[in-house]
Amino acid sequence: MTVRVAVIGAGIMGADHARIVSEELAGADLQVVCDVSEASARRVAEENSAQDVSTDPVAAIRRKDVDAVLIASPDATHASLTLEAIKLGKPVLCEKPLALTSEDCLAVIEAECAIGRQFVQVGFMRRFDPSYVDMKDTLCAGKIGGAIMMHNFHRNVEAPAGFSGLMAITNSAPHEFDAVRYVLDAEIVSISAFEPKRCTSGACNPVVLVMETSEGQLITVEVNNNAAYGYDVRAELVGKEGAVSLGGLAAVRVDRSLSSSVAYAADWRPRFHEAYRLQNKAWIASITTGVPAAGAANAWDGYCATAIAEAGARSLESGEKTRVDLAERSALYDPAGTAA
Ligand code: ISE
Repeated sequence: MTVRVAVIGAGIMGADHARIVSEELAGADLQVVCDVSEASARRVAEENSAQDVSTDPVAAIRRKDVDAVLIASPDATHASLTLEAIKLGKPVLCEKPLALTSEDCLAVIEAECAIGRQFVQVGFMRRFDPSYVDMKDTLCAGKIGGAIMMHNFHRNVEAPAGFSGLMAITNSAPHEFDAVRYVLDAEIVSISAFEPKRCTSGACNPVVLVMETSEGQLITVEVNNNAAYGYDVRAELVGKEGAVSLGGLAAVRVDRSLSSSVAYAADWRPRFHEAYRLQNKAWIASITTGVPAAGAANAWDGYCATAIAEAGARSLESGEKTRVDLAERSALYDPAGTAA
């Protein structure tokens, strides 16, 4: 069976997903590329030998020659397009965030629960990144004892125009929230958000987040979208008997003129290339088998990340530690094997 995919959105991520679908996935065809800008849709379609282009996302999702939908359009459109696909019974890989509000995430969950099936995989690709997978495996194998703390750094070179301080929490930090939940298999129950006082307001300033988990662990996250020097994601998990960190990820180190250096990527695509490929491959396999991809983020995980981001935004505003209150989880999202 070949899965005919519509990629919605022909921006940075849409273009990257279109390329992965077209070049790196056996069993998938890039059927249509859709973007409100016809020129962008056409460019990405031509570069990746798509069958067709569209400027209407709903019409693209409804096409009879589209089996599955990959949503990489602006964040604010994710939930409504996901709902449209669920209505038609079409599987979705939705870039993060699933929605900008927890209410909208819950609407997606409700739609899945009404049918009694999961249709949505959320694009938290770090769950497929070999280094995060190794970190989790190291913890699960008992090599560092029980986890007590996790320290995370998320640095981008430069925030795009219009990227606000709040978006550091709603757009960038959700990767960290999800990575923490994935690695520790614990819920985040509180969050405190801080900004360095010396930064000017208005621009996208760094934020530091301190979180507590349901298992009594402490988590720190620095999100700095204007770090200037390179795309740099780090994580160290501290256990009672040791610690495990993501490794140095450059393929080579250059030594010359009395110095040693490794190169940074300019953005997340090269750093997480393998994670995106494995994530998208697992999505296509899940469509073929009808079984959700093992370890992938589902709509519940998407909801949790957005609910944590909302609490983080409230904490930034109030200056206070803020509880993360989650809705009750439906049995549809029980980890494999535990559903009643
Ligand atoms: C962007 O949307 C991503 O998903 C990247 O992985 C992240 O590093 C960046 O901060 C986000 O804006």
